[in-house]
Amino acid sequence: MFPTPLYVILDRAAARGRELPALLEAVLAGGGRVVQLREKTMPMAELFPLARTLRERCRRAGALFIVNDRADLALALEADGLHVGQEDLPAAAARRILRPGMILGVSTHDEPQARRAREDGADYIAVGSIFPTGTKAGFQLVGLDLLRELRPRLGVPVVAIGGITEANAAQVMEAGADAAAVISAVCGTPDPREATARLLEVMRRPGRGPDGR
Ligand code: 3NM
Repeated sequence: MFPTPLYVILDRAAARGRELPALLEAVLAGGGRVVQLREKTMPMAELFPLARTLRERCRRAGALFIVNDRADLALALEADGLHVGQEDLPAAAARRILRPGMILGVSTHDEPQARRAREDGADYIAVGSIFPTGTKAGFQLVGLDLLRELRPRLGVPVVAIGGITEANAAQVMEAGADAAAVISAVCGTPDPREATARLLEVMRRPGRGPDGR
């Protein structure tokens, strides 16, 4: 499902004042091909044209473009997918309104939530927080063990999230993740292109295919 094992979340709050289109250029130049737009506060009148620019750029680059939380925006942009959390539009409701073929991802923090997300039609399940993170207030630490247990039991792609860096991304892949989602390890670094490239390098170790598996 994922063209690269690195899933980069573009989040203005973590971007050190950089504009998201410039950040996206850096991610694409570094080889990232899975992008999520996570913007919780911008008024829609401002967000829509920005998101459209990002969506079109991803399309030209052959990158997946996934919208966090806003099903209306995902539909209006013909995004590749929508990602919802436990406090967003319920996954089953999202599944019903998405167009056929659109990807639905759901954030989960334990096995019951993950099973429920799968039943509700999730195409992938995000599991976190794998490590402590400064990006999400009130994160729930689940560790690598949940990842190891869930992947074989669930049978749907699992995206690890929370505190993932160049130093631990290989461990996350070894624990069975299909992809690792990062915010600060790309958006919060001085050189997001280099950070993207290095993360991909550690995830695509010898013996793994181009998708990191
Ligand atoms: N969701 P960073 S952790 C957005 O546990 C998000 O579901 C999480 O940011 C979860 O890569 C998280 O900077 C923050 O740690 C991820």
